[in-house]
Amino acid sequence: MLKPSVLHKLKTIVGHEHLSTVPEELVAYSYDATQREALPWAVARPASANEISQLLVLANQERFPVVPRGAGTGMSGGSVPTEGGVVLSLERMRRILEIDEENMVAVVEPGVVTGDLQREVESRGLFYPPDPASHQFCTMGGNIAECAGGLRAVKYGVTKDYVLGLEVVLPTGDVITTGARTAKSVAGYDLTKLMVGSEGMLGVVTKIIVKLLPLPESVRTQAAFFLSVDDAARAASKILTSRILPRALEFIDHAALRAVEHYLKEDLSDGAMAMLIVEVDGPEETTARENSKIADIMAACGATRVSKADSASEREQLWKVRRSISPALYTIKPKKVNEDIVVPRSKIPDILREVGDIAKRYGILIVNFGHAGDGNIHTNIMIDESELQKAEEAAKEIFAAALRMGGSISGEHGIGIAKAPYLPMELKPDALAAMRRIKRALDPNNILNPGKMFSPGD
Ligand code: 2HG
Ligand code: ZN
Repeated sequence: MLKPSVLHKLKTIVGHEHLSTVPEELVAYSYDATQREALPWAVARPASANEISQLLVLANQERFPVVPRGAGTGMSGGSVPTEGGVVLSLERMRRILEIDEENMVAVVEPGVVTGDLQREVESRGLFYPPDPASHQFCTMGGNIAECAGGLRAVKYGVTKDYVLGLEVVLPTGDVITTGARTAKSVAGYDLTKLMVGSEGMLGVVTKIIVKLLPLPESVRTQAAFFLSVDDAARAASKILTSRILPRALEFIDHAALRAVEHYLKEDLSDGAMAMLIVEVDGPEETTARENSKIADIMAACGATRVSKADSASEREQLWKVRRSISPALYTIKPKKVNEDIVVPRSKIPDILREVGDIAKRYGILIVNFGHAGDGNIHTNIMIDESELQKAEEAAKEIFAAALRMGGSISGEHGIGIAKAPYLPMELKPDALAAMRRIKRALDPNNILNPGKMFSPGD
């Protein structure tokens, strides 16, 4: 709990109206998209790096945890204040500070909603490729903290591939800048890369410089339906070895399809067992050729129907289906344990078969969908509260299978609290120890987002 004198100091730093201890507000900042929750002691909504710096200096003096938070759409519990303390919400820092069209760079504050930045730069003929499924709600700061991936990573990479530099308030309150706004810079250690994906544990990002690309001349999207998951998985692998690089290649299994049909009240698939959505971009003539070639590949792999989205609104509709899966799954069961394993792309059919076997063995429903183009599958274990233990055992087997195939336990959601117990399955003790040393060097009092990523005994 915070002493009244500390609360008073916090109010002086961020302004009376931006510091709350009202119970219903604390509840609103207590959870993220993992359905995990823990109440903070207070919520602070600072407006500048300077205020954040003062707040962190105070936290070090008084030893209370500080948990940075974007929009709370995270999927690993990263912004859940498991040890109490002050939630530091970046919601007031939501300005797009600059779009430098000549140098193709944007500078934003962390509270900017990713979709707003995408739209703004696109209106100027530019392109910010990272595209988390939650782009309408998630914020750039959260994307940096978790190194968000999303729908276009297969061709364009993930958040870390676009961040040129940052302004960061370190856990001790020092304000530093990292990187540069140029295409290249190797001046010193790459602290930008260290911060991206550090899950709000090494610093609070207060300014973000991202590189932009020219907006592709044309985009074509198509969907295909299959009678088996295996056919769809084979089609995905064939597309990826056909010397075409789609910008999105998404896989949706039958349970996810049924859930989203029910959620959107639409019949999309005539009872198909799997769906692929494939999108290409580039010059008109290239996308036309590639789109046809992909349609042929999918038909040859047994697609029962291939439908090309001819207009922007048809394209939007397809993506609406895809982006609705995550919330739609709650119509199946009250709880979803969602994972985001990655395997080498060629192993997609194998991992889907193996996850199917695990589901049978545990007598549990596992829904699969996601970024087949990246080998990044969202295995969602759908359960009632009473099945949590079983789900965790199944998850552990899924992680082991992904690792055996040369993959990783998390492609884009991060470790947070949800995957902390499993991190030692992937990282060797000396690598974990090196990470802990970095954390200690930057945050000697363990103020910033404590209790995440590492389990006590690691
Ligand atoms: C997506 O790709 C998100 O839709 C959410 O990463 C995944 O709910 C999930 O498992
Ligand atoms: Zn995803």
